[in-house]
Amino acid sequence: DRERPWWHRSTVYQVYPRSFADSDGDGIGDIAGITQRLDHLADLGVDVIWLSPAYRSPQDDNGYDISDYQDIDPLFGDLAAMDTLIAEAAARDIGIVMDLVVNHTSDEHPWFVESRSSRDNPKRDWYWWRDPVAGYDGHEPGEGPSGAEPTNWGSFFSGSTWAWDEATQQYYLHLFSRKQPDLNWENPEVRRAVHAMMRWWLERGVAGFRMDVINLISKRVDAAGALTDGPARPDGWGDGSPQYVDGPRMHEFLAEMHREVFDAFPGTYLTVGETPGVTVKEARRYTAPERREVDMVFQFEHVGLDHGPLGKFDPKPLHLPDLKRNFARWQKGLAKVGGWNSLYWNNHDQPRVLSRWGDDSAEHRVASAKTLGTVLHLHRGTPYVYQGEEIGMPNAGFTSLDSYRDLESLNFVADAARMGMTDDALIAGLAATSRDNARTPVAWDSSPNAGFTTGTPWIGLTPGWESVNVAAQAGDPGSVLAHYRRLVALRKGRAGREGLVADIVIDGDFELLAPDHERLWAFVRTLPVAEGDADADGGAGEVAGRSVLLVANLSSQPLDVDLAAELGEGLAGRVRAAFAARDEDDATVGPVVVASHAVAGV
Ligand code: ISL
Repeated sequence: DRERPWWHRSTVYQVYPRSFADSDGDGIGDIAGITQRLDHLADLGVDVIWLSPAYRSPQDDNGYDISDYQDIDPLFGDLAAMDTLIAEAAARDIGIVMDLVVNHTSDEHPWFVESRSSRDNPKRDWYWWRDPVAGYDGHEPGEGPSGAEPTNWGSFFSGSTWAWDEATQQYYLHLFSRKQPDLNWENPEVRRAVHAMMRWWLERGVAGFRMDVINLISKRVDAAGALTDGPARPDGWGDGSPQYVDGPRMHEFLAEMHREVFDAFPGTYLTVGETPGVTVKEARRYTAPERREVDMVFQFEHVGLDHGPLGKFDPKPLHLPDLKRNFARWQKGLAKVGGWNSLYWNNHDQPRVLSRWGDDSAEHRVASAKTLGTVLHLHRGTPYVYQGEEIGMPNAGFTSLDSYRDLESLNFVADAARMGMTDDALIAGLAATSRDNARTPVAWDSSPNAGFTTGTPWIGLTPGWESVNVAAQAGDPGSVLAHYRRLVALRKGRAGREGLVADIVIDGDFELLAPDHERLWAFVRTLPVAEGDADADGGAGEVAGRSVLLVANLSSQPLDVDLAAELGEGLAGRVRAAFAARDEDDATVGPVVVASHAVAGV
């Protein structure tokens, strides 16, 4: 397999444990539930599970607030259940990638409990403690800035990033909720403790780490050692991100982690840096292989393209050319240095793409899910499938406030009024973009509670589960599930035509076609050939026989395209030939898939 890292052939499947499968009837998914459902993932063909946090946690942010990194929360099981999951997954050639949440801990983690116990505790400096600017006046962050906070920064989850500690009369920093205090990575003891914990998990047999908001761990301090204010945000707080996104010591910290953790073990582990706000330029530095920082970034530019003036809860329609160009820019930008990207539409923080940018109506749901999947998987990078995506689950779209569970959504409710949002706009915003849209139980079958639990699920089910579920699609070659199987298989081919397709999909150069078209998404992936080796050139830099052409209609209406004008005569001829050769029964062209709306042919 040439010099290729194993994960270039992989598709990652994300499991959000609380909502995947419940084995004990308490209404909350658990580790044993995942083990019981592993054959579904093996059938899909994925070889990596990214497991969202299942560690011991007060569950303020559904486990992204960890109080013991080396234990499993009783809600989800115990370490023995985790060992069983690792072993059973390995038996199916599936590796488990852990979610590494080390920008912050829970405020109930013993490190923080010690740190807050007194100003001279040895762990005081493990977190960011600061004096008030003026005397603290009893002001709660929900009331807006008091002026006493060390900076004006607003948190990701509403309110100030600073919480007041009455006992020691200082503020501590929390970029996320007040139960998620930020660790101070400047302190080498913190870094050593994190490295030791990571090695402990590698010894247990995990396949790597997805590193939560890892590019926020290095904070920028001024010459006097102070954190500084940022420009105003619509909610009245300051935007501190220039002070903590891709901070000054980021690359040093990641290179050190690589040396201290991964170099200590034989084999190659998958490292994914979740990097909100990262630029292409920084992402090149994170992922250029010779720098040995992380294998790939997981970035957010494309999923921010429909955020409106008041942010994510105030969405605006997507302009397709913006999305296509955004993908193209990342494709070219990272390829230049051999860097690598994660390809995703969905995760536990995003609304479901089928409802967001696709068409979840009964008429178009299947075609739309297949089209979106095809477009994504034919880009260069490692594709991610978020649980339920493989069956075309839509948004939950709850229209009543008491259906929501996520703290980000609940905290926003108070902000909305202050920003002058009407109740109708608030409910519409939540229904369209709340993180809870993707956090409802996976629909396994049409039995009560979709086969997810025998108890009462912790959050409502996504409407339509009676027909949109795994059992209904098993064995149906026309299903979204069958289509996703083919997409995952695309990267696995080793010989002949299938091997060629895999090589093209993994390594091919990327060229966006018809960039301004508002409904058509078309691109060509071409394997670079040695000088003098090129035979036919079909235009747009593609070489016949060594390229994959994708042509997709991203709208819900039939699309009439002047192919020659949009793609050039050479490629237009290939599209016509592909349609002519299309077998309506199994809907394939050559080894590659034709969704009703998307064509991909060699
Ligand atoms: O969810 C978001 C916006 O709706 C993002 O800003 C998100 O907070 C950001 O991508 C970081 O996400 C990660 O860290 C958070 C956690 O709440 C998310 O679930 C996790 O994916 C804090 O640990």
